[in-house]
Amino acid sequence: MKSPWKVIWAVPLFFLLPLHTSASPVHNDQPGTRNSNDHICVGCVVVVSVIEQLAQVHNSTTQAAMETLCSYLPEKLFLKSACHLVVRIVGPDIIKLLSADMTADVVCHHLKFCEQVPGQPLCHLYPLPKEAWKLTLENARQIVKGSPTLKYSRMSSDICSLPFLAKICQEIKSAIEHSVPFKDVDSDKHSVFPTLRGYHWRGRDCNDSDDMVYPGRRPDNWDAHQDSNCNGIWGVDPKDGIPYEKKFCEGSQPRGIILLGDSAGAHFHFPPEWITASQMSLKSFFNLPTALTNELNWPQLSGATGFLNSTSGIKEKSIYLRLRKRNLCNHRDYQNISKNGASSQNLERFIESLSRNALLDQPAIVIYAMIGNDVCGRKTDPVPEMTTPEKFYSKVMETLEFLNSHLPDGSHVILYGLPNGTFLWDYLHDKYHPLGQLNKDVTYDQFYSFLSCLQVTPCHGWMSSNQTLRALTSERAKQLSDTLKKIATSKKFKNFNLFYVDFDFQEIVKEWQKRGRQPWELFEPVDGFHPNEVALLLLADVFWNKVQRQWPDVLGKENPFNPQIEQVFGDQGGH
Ligand SMILES: *[C@@H]1O[C@H](CO)[C@@H](O)[C@H](O)[C@H]1NC(C)=O
Ligand SMILES: *[C@@H]1O[C@H](CO)[C@@H](O)[C@H](O)[C@H]1NC(C)=O
Ligand SMILES: *[C@@H]1O[C@H](CO)[C@@H](O)[C@H](O)[C@H]1NC(C)=O
Ligand SMILES: *[C@@H]1O[C@H](CO)[C@@H](O)[C@H](O)[C@H]1NC(C)=O
Ligand SMILES: *[C@@H]1O[C@H](CO)[C@@H](O)[C@H](O)[C@H]1NC(C)=O
Ligand SMILES: CC(=O)N[C@H]1CO[C@H](CO)[C@@H](O)[C@@H]1O
Repeated sequence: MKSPWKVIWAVPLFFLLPLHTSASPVHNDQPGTRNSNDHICVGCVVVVSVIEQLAQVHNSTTQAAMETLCSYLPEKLFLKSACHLVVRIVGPDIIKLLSADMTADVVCHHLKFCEQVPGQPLCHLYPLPKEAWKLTLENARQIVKGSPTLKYSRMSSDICSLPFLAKICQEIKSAIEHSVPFKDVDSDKHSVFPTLRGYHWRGRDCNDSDDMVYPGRRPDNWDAHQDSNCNGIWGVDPKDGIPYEKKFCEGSQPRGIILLGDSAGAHFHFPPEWITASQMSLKSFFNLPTALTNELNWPQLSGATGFLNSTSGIKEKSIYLRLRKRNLCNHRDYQNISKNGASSQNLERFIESLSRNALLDQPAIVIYAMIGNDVCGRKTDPVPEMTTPEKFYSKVMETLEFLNSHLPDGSHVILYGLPNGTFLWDYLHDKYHPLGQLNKDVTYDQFYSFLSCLQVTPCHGWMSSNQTLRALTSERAKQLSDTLKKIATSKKFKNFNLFYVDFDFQEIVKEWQKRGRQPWELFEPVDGFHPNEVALLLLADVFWNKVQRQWPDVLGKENPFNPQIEQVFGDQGGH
C-alpha cells in the first residue's frame, strides 16, 4: 500500500489502513496465496455497510447517505475531497445495487474491490444470497447497465487523467507525498512532533537542535545551565548556589521505561464511532487525521507509556505515569518501541530505534511484550507459521544480547508472557460486531470468518470457530511463555536483571467483573481482538503491583523531593 494510486483509494476507504497495518507483518515477507489487496475488500464492505446503515438511520436515500458520510470527514489530509471523489466514481453503482437489495458483499464484488480467488472459498460478511453467486453477480451487472459510471479496474489508476478529477487528484497526490501518513519514519531521535512516531511515542525532546539534549540522559553538569535530560528540572537555586537537579535528583535512582511491543503495546485502536451509523456525527472523525499518522495506534494512551489521562475515565495509570509520580526526575523518560505485527522474529528489524546510551544515560526498565504475533498466524493453516520454541529461544536471546550492549548498567528487563487467548472467542463470538448492531446481522463469529477467509485476520489462531485450532494456539503460546520463564531463571546479563511476568488476562477480567462490568467490554470492538484502553490500564495495574511486591528494586525509590520539584517547576513542561 505504498504507491500513491493505491493510497488514493485507501484514503476514503480509510478502513483499510488499520486492517492493513494491524494485520501485516512488519515487512511484507509472507507471500500469501491471496492478493494483499484483500484489505481493500474489507474496507469496501465496511464502507458500503456504513452507507447503507446511514441511509437506514436517517431514512434517507443512498445518495444522501454518501454525502452525509463525506460531510462528516475532516478536510485534513484531503479526506473530505477524496471521499467526494470516490462517491462520484462508484456512487452511482452503489446506489443502484443497494436499492435492488444487494448486500455489501455483492456490491464490493461487483465493483471488483473483492474478488474470489479460483480454488479458494468465497469470502463474505453477510449471508449469501439465495440464488447462485454467479447469477447474483450477473444480475448486478444487468442492474447497473447503462450506468454512466466510469469503467475502472481494480486499483484503477488513471481516473486522475479525467479533467474534472485532475485538480482533486493533484491535491491528494501532493498531500500524500508531503504528508506522509504512510511513510515509515524510523528516526531514533526524540522529537518535538507528536505523531509520525514523535512524542506520542517517546518523551518530547526539549531542544531539537542539540543532539546531546534528550530525555533519559544523565544530567550534564547537573543541568546548571540547561535542561539536558528534558525532565524540566534545571538551573541553580539562588539561595545556596546548588543546581536543582543535584539537589532534587541526585541519588534518587532515576530511570526510564522502554516498551518493546506489538500492536497491543502501541495500543492499536479503531474507534467504533467511525463505523457505527447510528452514532455518527461531525464529531466522530475529528481524531482521524492524528490516528492515521500514528498508524492507528494511540501510544499516548497506552498501558506502558501513555502520558495522557485515560479517555475511559478509569483511575488506573500507565506504568510511565506511575514511575513519574514515584520520582518526578523521571519526567518524559519513556520510549514506545512497538510496531503493529511485531514478533520475536522480526523485532530485530526495528529494535535499532531504541535509543539508550550505555555510558551517558540513566538505567531503564525494558518490558519485552510480544504477546501474540508469534502464534497468531494469518494463513489458512496457521499452525506451520507459528514460531517454534527453539526459534523463539534463539531470537529472544539475540534481543537480550542487544539490550545488554545498549542498556546502562543497573537496568531491568521484564519478559512478559503470552496470553492463553481462548477467552477471546468465548467472550465475543456470539456478540454483535459494531457493523451488526443496527440490524442484528453480524456477529464476531461472522466477522472473524470473513477476515480469516481473506487472510487479513490479525490472529487466525484465536479468532476462529475451530476449537482444535484455538487450543493448539494456546498450547504454543504456553510453550513460548515457558521458554521466556526458563530464560529468566537461567540466564544472567551484566547490565540488567532479568524477570518474567505472566500475562494473566483472567486476573483483570475478575477485577472488571468485581466492578459490575462484562468481560467483552475489555476488547477493541472493531477488530474484536486487541485489548482496549481499559484492559491495557488494568494490565498495567496488575503488572505494577506484581513487580512492586516481588522486585521493588525495579521501580526505584519514592523521591522525597517530589513536593519541592512540583513547587519550583510546576508541571515540568508537558510531554
Ligand atoms: C421515510 O421517508 C419516506 C419518504 O420520504 C416517508 O414516506 C416515510 O414515512 C419515512 N419513514 C420514517 C420512519 O420516517
Ligand atoms: C538548544 O541548543 C542549542 C545548541 O546547543 C543552543 O544554542 C540553544 O541555546 C539551546 N536552546 C535552548 C532553548 O536551550
Ligand atoms: C489528568 O488528571 C489530573 C487530575 O485527575 C489533572 O490534574 C491533570 O491536569 C490531567 N492531565 C491532563 C494532561 O489532562
Ligand atoms: C481445525 O484446525 C485444525 C488445526 O489447524 C485442523 O487440522 C482441522 O482441519 C481444522 N478443522 C476444520 C473443521 O477446519
Ligand atoms: C486455556 O484456557 C482454557 C479455558 O480456560 C483451558 O481449557 C485450556 O486448558 C488453557 N490452555 C492452556 C494451554 O493453558
Ligand atoms: C519516536 C519513537 O520512539 N519511534 C519509534 C517507536 O518504535 C518504532 C518501532 O520500533 C520505531 O520505528 C520508531 O522509531
